[in-house]
Amino acid sequence: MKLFFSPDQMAHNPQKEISDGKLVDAVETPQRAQMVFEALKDVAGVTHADMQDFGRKPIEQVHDTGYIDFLHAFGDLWVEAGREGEGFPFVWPGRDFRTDKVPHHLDGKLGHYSFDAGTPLTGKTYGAAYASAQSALNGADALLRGDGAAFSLCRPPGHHAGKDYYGGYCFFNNAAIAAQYFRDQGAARVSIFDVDYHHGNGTQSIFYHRNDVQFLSVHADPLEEYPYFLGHADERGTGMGEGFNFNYPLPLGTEAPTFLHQIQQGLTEIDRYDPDYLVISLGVDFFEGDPISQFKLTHPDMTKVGALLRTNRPTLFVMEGGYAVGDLGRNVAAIIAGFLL
Ligand code: Q9C
Ligand code: ZN
Repeated sequence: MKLFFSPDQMAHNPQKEISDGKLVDAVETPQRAQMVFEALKDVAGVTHADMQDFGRKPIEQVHDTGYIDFLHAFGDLWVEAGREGEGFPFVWPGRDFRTDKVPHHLDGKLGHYSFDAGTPLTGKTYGAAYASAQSALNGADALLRGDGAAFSLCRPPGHHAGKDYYGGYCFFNNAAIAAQYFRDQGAARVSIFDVDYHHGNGTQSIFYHRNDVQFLSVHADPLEEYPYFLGHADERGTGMGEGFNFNYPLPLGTEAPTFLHQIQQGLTEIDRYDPDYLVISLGVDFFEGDPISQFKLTHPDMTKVGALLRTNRPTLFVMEGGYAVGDLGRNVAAIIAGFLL
């Protein structure tokens, strides 16, 4: 199994994030990727592979060009505005505000292109997010060339990012970019199974009106947990996409048996859909020791998660969340070891 990761992904190195009304130490750090990379290299059957640059085009197949340009220009705009440190939005369009005009002012742009104040944006973010998307594309390319599975160590993560907004530590939606790339290279159907603790709101939104990419997500109930405004079981897709979106919200405190059962349910739907490729948006923030999450899966449970995700379909793992830095490496390694068994 090839492992894709570029050191350029480390450049986004936020110091602080807004949480509980304070600036606190950022949890989505480059060290996360370092830990996962070191642990995965030691898993039998995993090899670090060289990366190609697929350019900006495949990112533009998912994201709005104005949004991409904004992330690219942000560092200069921030300095020109005489600001220091990391950028945070503080104003968003309320329910009946206009979103058809992009404000000229930086604070207006920040609100226009984001949905939370918990995601630090810096002059180094674009390069790292671009490299993270390239890791996803290299993984997709490996499967298109015949590999049965690949691991794209994407970081910064992607599943909260929509077509034209960032949030939840996510800027480019790596899983969506990979899925779209499969489609653009001739695949008829792709499934994305999101098994991060949080709902993959960005990925859901990108494909909500489409029947060529099926989206499924197991996550904490949005009535109780971030991202709060999407991820309910009655969100089934719209128009042509109706019946191609599946949410499995679970209560806080969920333990392995319930979690594994819902994954099994998702896999049954995937079988029914019969995709050419399966993308797993993998976050390990369902771990009991995660500092910002409230599911109760143990380290030994990780092997079971990996084993369950073993199907007869070409499978691309795309890294999402997981913030228990000390356990992150061994948890991801256990999932992949279980998958490769
Ligand atoms: N007080 C991913 O797992 N903020 N994103 C938490 C805690 C948002 C997580 C604030 C968590 C987003 C990719
Ligand atoms: Zn998460």
